[in-house]
Amino acid sequence: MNETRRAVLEALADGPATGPELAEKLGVSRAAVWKQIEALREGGFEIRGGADGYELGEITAYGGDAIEFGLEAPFSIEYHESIASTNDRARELAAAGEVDRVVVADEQVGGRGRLDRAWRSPPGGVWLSVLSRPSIPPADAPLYTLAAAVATARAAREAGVDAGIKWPNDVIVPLEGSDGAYRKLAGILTEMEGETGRVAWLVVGIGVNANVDAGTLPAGSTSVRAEAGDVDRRLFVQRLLETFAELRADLEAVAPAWRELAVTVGQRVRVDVGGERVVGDAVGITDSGALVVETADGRERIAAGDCEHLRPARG
Ligand code: BT5
Repeated sequence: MNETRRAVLEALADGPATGPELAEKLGVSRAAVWKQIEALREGGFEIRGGADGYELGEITAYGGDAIEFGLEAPFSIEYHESIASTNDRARELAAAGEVDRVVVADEQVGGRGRLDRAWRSPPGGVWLSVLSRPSIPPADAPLYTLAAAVATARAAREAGVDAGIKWPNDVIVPLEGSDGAYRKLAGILTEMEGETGRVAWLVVGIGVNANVDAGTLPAGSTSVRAEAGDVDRRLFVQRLLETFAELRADLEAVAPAWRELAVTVGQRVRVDVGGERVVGDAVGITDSGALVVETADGRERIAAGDCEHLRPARG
C-alpha cells in the first residue's frame, strides 16, 4: 500500500480528523490527503466527511488495501475482481523476480486443481496464491503445502467450522456420525521452480469455499457459509496469511501443527501414487510430511499422492 495512504488510514483508525489536521500530522499537502482519501474510498473503505472531518467506518471492504491494513505478515496484496487463476498470475510475478506477493481474487474463471483438474471458484470464495522465495531444498517444499493446510484449517475453525486436514492438501469437514466420510472445504495447489538442489520460487495456491452456496460446487463439497454462515473474508485471509508466515519461518513447527488437525492418521486409506495403489492404515506423517502407511507388506512412506479414506474395517 502507498505509504501516505497507509498513514492516513492509521490516523483515521485512531479517530476522526480534518483534512488540514491530517496534512499537518503527516507532513503532506491537503491535496495529497484528499487524493488518498479518494483512493481509499475507491478501495471500498467507508470514509464519511462531516463537520468533525473524516471518519472511518467499520471496515467491510475486501481488496488489496483492505487486506494489507492490519495484516501482521510481510506480504503485499494484489487484488482482482476476476482472474483466470491466481496461481498463474503469481507465477508471472515469480518470473518477474517478485517476492512475498499474494494474489487474491473474488472469482477465478480458470481455477486449477492438481493434475490439470478444474477448480470451481465462484465469487464470494477465498482464492489466493502466495509467492515465496525460500532458501530450502526441494525436498522441504511439501512442508509449505502442509503449512498452508494448517493455516487454512485454523482460519476455518476460527470461523466456526469443524475443519480438519486430509493428507496432503485437502481441508475437509467430517460428516457427523460417519466413519471417515467428509466434505471438501478447501484445496491447495503448490507449484515451484528449482535450480541445482534449491528452490527458486514457490507458489502456494489456496482455494477456500468461503461465502458461496455449497449447491454451486461439485458434489462432496462444503463451504464456510453452509457450515457456519458467512465470514469476514478480509479477517479470514489475514489470519490465514499470518499463520502461514509464522509456519514458513519455523518449518520444524509444521509437522506437529499438522498432526493436531489431521483426520487421515488412524484411517484406512488408499493412496494412488502415479498409477500405483497403496492400501493400508495411515499411522502417521514424517517430519518432512510423508504419509506413513502400514500395509500387508510392511510400512511405506509416501511423499505425494491422491489419498482416499476408506471406511475402517469392522472388527
Ligand atoms: C486441489 O486440487 O484441491 C487444489 C485446488 C487449489 C485451488 C486454488 S484456488 C487459488 C489457486 N489458483 C488456482 O488456479 N488454484 C489454486 P485437487 O486435489 O486436484 O482437487 C480437484 C478436485 O476437487 C476437482 O477434480 C473436483 O472434483 C473438486 N473440486 C473442484 N472445485 C471444487 C471446490 N470449489 N470445492 C471442493 N471441491 C472442488
